Amino acid sequence: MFVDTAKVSVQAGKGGDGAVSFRHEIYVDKGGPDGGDGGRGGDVVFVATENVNTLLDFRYKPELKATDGAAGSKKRMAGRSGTDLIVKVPMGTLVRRDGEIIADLTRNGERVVIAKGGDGGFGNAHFKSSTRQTPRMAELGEPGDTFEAELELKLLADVGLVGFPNAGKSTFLSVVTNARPEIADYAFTTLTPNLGVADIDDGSILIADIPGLIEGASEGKGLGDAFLRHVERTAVLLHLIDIYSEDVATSYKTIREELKKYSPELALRPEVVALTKSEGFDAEMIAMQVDALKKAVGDKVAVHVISAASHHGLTDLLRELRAAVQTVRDAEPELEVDDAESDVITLSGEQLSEHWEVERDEHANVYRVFGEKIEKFARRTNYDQFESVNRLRDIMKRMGISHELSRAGAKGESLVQIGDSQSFPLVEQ
Ligand SMILES: Nc1nc2c(ncn2[C@@H]2O[C@H](COP(=O)(O)OP(=O)(O)OP(=O)(O)O)[C@@H](O)[C@H]2O)c(=O)[nH]1
Ligand SMILES: [Mg+2]
Repeated sequence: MFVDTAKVSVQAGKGGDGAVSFRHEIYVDKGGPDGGDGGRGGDVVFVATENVNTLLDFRYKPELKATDGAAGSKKRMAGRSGTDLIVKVPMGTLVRRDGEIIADLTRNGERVVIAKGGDGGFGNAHFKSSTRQTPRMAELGEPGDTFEAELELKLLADVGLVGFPNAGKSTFLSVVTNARPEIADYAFTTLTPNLGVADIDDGSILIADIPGLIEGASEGKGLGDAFLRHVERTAVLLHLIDIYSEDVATSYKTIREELKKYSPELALRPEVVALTKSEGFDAEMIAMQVDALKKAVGDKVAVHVISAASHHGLTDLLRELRAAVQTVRDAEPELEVDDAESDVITLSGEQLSEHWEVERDEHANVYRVFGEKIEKFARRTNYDQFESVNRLRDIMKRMGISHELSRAGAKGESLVQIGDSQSFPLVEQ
């Protein structure tokens, strides 16, 4: 089964909590704080691979979860980081979050961090100060990024095969590549795309075979034009026409018309044309069909004559395809250097905005605070530890938030909620 869309739940690991611990020393009742930090949660990382051609696996495994970071422990021991979850996806996979494209994995081996693991919380070893010798507080680890990802596969091949049903597309693929598609003497044998690699000289080209098109495909006739999305991103189109067609020129134009209706851009794609099944035709008949076709195709595009059955013309055709693909690839903009940083989608903590806003929520009777940086601190706060909450209050004071809350009418006992975190009184009660 060929599956070209899937929905998966992506869950990066939670950061480990920081530890509260004190050194045990002989003769000293309670030594300094030595609680270690929590480890980072694992990321969910997608890697494009040429060894997978469908999104089928995701139908059976719709949850992609990286492991959590471990909690810190005594003697300043940091918790272990969670393990990244590496997920192999086919080349040509698009990833959407809330309808927006967040990744497009096109190159073999390309890696993208889809969801970032949460940072670990600081242990109490961080919170010693002249006024606080025995901090009984530590931060919580942050939750990992979690969301529903919509995956869509648009096959990335070098060459896309187009043509009427029965034109011999799958047969061609089966002869020049390692692929073994179904072949039969009736229309719409191919119901889902096939991919194959053809070796030619010292290189290779990846060829995609899709179901046949007919007049009206753009309006849904036959199998419609849904599969054209798989040749949308190929460098070159190979248009195959059955040499037994009564009117090869019309055959050619009909398919061109459907391509244009589907996407004007696709119609501009470099194209190579070939008449198929030539082994039963004599030279004169072949010349007639070639001439007729050339009138429709024009001078810019070469018309090949091939036979998958007798292997006639295949090498020349593959050479031309390879050269055409190379020309397109050479004209493509240089791909960015694959450094991990540029692939990270989520913001890292250091770039968080200091900006914040407060708002009175009459209904819930709380004052709400929004802002990237303060929300990050709030997420890391352990509300069961009064010292942790006091630290959060200190940060709010330093950032000017407490002042603004008072101005907005908040009293000491008024409840404050930062982002989605738990609410707490503005002043320790
Ligand atoms: N004589 C001859 N028959 C061929 C050749 N290539 C394909 N055929 C026959 O043409 C018929 C259709 O071939 P397919 O490869 O299934 O055609 P297709 O274009 O993939 O058809 P759809 O999947 O329906 O779009 C089959 O009976 C093939 O055996 C050829 O080179 N010579
Ligand atoms: Mg076929």
